Amino acid sequence: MKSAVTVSLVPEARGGPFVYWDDLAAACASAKAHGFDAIELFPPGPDAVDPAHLRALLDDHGLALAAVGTGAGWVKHKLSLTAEDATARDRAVAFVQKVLDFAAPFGAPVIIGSMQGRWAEPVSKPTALRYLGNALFKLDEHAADAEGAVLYEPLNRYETNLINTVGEAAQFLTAMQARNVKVLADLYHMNIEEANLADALRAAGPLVGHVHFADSNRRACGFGHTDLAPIVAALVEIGYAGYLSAEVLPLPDSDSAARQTINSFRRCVA
Ligand code: LER
Ligand code: MN
Repeated sequence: MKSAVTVSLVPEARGGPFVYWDDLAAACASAKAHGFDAIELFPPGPDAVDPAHLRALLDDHGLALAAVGTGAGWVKHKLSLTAEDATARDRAVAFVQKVLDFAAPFGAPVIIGSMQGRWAEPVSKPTALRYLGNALFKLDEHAADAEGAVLYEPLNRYETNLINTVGEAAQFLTAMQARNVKVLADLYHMNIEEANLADALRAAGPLVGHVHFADSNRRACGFGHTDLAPIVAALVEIGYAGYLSAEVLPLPDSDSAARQTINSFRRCVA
């Protein structure tokens, strides 16, 4: 397993669960200093970061790009893959496809989190799930063409009413026979929704594509009450070799959250 830490460049997401904010170069320098393997990036859009600049920063610091978030599509542009209007859904898919084109050359998957939206009348839950499936199908195809990958993230009940657990997400992706879409297991959302986090990860097995490494209170692992040992044991058991990526609040400050994260990572991933 590899370590990663989040960097947000989205002013509208201020207050959100990201370790580093605004300054990509400073974030890379700090991530490197703490010994992380990678950064996970939340850009304002597909054209916000110059790929050559990012490549140079990553190379200079010996970092990889773990994943790229698409939440700006929602927080900046109110784009949703399950919008009532077909044209709006198409715009949302196109936005994610462009982020995927940005991320793929770095070997980084794109994350579908808040862009999945939520169902509300007049769109019924089954209809919204059909829209979500259609969107993920298109993104799966696009990922095949662009040699990229997609992560679908079930969110807790306060953030979506579509799919809340890792098991439901795995079932959904299996039913649509997705080839390039895997589940993002966010330990914070899981702490709210799962009966047992380790069991949920074991059941999803090879469909687990990425992990958001967060404690029960969405602070750095070790600053809450989640018991990491059985979770990491389950990940080892399923042969998970991806990232534990800290999508956590920068509390008490970015540097402390990064230090606590890497210490927890080293302690539990022997
Ligand atoms: C949102 O709560 C979240 O966990 C993000 O990873 C989704 O974009
Ligand atoms: Mn997350």
